[in-house]
Amino acid sequence: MKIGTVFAITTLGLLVSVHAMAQKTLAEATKGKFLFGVAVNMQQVNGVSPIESELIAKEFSTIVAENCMKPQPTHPEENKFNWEDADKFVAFGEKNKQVVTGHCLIWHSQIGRWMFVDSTGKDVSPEVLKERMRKHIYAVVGRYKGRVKGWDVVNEAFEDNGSYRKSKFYQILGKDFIKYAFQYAHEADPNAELYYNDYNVESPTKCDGIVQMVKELKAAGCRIDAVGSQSHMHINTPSVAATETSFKKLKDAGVHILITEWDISILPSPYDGANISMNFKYSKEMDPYRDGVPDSVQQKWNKRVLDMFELFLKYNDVIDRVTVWGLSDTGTWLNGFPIRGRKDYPVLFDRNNQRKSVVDDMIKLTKKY
Ligand code: 9MR
Repeated sequence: MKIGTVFAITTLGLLVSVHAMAQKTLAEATKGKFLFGVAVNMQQVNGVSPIESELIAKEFSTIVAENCMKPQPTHPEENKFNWEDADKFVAFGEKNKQVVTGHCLIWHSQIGRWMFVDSTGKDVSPEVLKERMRKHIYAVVGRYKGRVKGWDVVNEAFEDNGSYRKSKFYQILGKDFIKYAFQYAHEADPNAELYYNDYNVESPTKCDGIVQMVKELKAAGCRIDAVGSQSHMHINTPSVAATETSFKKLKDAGVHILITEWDISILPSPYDGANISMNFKYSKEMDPYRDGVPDSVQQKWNKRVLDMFELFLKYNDVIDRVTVWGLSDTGTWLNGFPIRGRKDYPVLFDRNNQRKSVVDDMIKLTKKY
């Protein structure tokens, strides 16, 4: 064989393998380490943009509903359930052979006010609220028994300072509402995994509060498989060190970790958190990338994604799933939060549904772990 031929074959081999690597999906690259998922909306389930539905099916091994399984949509009135969207969502995941996660059973937000009041508008008694919670959880978990791998049983019960959020659930039942929710979910589907889910878990005081709650739940004999760290991040915060500390604390508490709602906002932020009632006034300075992201900022964002992803990989013995909160920059909730009408770039596919270049670098990183 001539040297030229050898060179051609080697180059071709190299090109083929580079191409194959570029084609690999994050779900494939993370297989055996953790599930890699995305939050989906109903347009995607309904195939309004077939490209998006196909990307979701191809690139991810697990899905979660961005909205349709929450208390308000599934249970808008005491004696009324709406299953249409949730049914379609679960069937969509099954069709794509994806692991389906349930989000979320008990949350102070996106829940009908009926849950907490009687016919005169007064707060119900603890017994009545417990019974309403039980019926809600039994209905939702029972309906998808055996089809949903695990549930975010309670969402966002803590303030960032580690105290309990003074939600209606807390006001009426005290912190025991969390224990009841886990008990009811376990009764409704004994095989389902059960999770506690929150944002800013990297805040040391909040993380300590969650760890204490996990210990109390375990002492009370409740099943709790994992804590979901939502991971709504910013280009500068939280630090990798603070994030790692939170992972260590959770690991020591004997629970697994899920990265449940990962995104990294590229925009300046007046607020670090995901409390959706926060809202700030629009200004051009707070929306600097309407015409595109400058290269230096894009590089900084890419590095941030890789630093965090590497941390997730480092803890893959306890991190069971990494889910990105939304497929593309077009549909991200961050275009409307905490300031309406901005243009953010926080997830892994761009506004043309193209995979961002950072994904190839993430795939390369998986080989190290
Ligand atoms: O992304 C969701 C957005 O479409 C909804 O309008 C919003 C309403 O509550 O909820 C968003 O998802 C939230 C998730 O359910 C819980 N953690 C914070 C998420 C972002 O607000």
